[in-house]
Amino acid sequence: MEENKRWWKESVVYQIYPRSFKDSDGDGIGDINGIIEKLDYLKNLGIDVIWLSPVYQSPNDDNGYDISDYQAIMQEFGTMEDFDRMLAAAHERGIRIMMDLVVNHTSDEHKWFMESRRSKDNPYRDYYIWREAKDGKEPNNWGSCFSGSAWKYDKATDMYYLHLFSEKQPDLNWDNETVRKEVFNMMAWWLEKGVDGFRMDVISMISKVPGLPDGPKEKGALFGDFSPYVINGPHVHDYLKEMRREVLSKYDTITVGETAGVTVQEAEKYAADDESELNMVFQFEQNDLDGGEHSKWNLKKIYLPDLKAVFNRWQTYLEGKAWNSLYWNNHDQPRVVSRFGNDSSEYRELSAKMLATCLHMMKGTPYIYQGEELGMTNVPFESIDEFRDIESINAYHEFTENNIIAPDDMMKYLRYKSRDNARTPMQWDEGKNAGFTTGTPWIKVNPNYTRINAKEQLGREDSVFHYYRKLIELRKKNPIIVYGKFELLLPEDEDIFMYARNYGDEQLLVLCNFSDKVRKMEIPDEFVKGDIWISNYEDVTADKEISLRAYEAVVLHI
Ligand code: TEU
Repeated sequence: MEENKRWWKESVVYQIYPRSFKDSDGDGIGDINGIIEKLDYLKNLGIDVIWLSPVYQSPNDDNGYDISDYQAIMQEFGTMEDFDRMLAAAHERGIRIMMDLVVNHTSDEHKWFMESRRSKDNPYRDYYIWREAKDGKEPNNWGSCFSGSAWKYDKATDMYYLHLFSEKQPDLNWDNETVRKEVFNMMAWWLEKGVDGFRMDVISMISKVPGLPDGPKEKGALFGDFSPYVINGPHVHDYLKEMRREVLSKYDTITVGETAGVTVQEAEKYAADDESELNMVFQFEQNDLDGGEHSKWNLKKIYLPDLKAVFNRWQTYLEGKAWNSLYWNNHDQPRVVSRFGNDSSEYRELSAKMLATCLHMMKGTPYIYQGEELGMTNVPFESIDEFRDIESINAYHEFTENNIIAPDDMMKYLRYKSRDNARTPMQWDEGKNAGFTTGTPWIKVNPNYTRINAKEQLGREDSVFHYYRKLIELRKKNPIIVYGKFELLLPEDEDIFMYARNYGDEQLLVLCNFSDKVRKMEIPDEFVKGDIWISNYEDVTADKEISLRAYEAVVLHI
């Protein structure tokens, strides 16, 4: 059966992390008027949708992922009038806006929580997850994602509340129907305003297993793992179906769930082609490949056959049943060119383009994270004081103070994996602070901005920026890129990622060299003398015997 054709399947999404995108008023923090200034830049790149990381009122314990008012704009970012102007200006350019929906938790400064913590019989009490102490201690052994216990003692009522993230991010109780109604009403309010959809923060964690049992604890670990009792919990699909019925079905939206711990089988439910829940999900398997004993804190390099196996599983399992999202980067991940590519001056641009080719020729909706289109790199952080991210700072203290990881090693791990690598200011030009702000930036600017910046790349036809622009243009013109079937070739090869796409009587062959070695290889006969749609090298010929140079990428069409 032919799958449904939808605009959100044919779109390319660009993620803006507003705090670091463009500051218009010199306070060192990016803002909404800064985004308006750069809409033409995004139009030029060719993207269709902006995913806007949270712009709501927030005490910023977790940079806006701790929301104290869902219907107000964060002061540093501007006003609701600014927001409305931005929405209109984006729509005028044919760009849609997808909001970040953070409803697994609120801020502890949200009025619901301030009421909830007052007394056991407060009308808002049951909006959150409160438990009595167990044997004089926390109600269970769960650790929080940001270090420490997932429970915080609250003196006023002598009970604990659950926070899977920071203690300023109490988890909402989704089993309470009133909470669900509040969330759905708030979503409808934004949709009525004209926003075009939602990226749903940790939506796979909203339904917890009743009884909240202790989680498995690894040897030497300080806390138990909540995952088995939180991820893809018992009612998550019921709640999302209810959300679809009550709100989403009434609007034409794009929705993507951030679903840590999702498997392909679960994704088939979250992102089914019948559109009963969400349009697509972000899977984490590709990013978990270089995890280890101390979660993500290490210097491991991925093994290419493992990465290919992950993509192959997602591309083939969901075929015709559910829709994929495609991403390398976001505000939680280090820069892909420094992680899966090579950020040396010799290979940075080549490998950034190769990674872009590899992802953008697959089936699914591609997401570009701000600066990825310039090949922005990880940051040479020198001391722990330069970090701003709560996850990084807490992990540093937890691991070093408990003598689990030596401080020097932990600094190396942070430099490689910290979320702050993605959060330094967007590099607009070679001027002061990379053209991001006239004031003092809230987080340091990557010193390589004098070489790596948008102005330089816009003016150079062979830049990473223009390469991304061409990839987007190809996708727009050719349905095979959107709808063609994926087939992995050479699954065991340790350097080459090679796959085909099939659509009607058309075919594509995508060849990507993930190494700095020259690799001689043969291509399938039918592709010999095929059209070269794009490559990151000049002088490419589609011969039977092909030598793929360092980080070379080629797309052939027949
Ligand atoms: O991230 C959820 C999530 O799974 C992260 O904890 C992720 O595993 C981690 O950042 C990788 O190291 C979402 C948001 O994207 C993140 O920015 C928020 O901090 C978090 O939820 C809480 O809202």
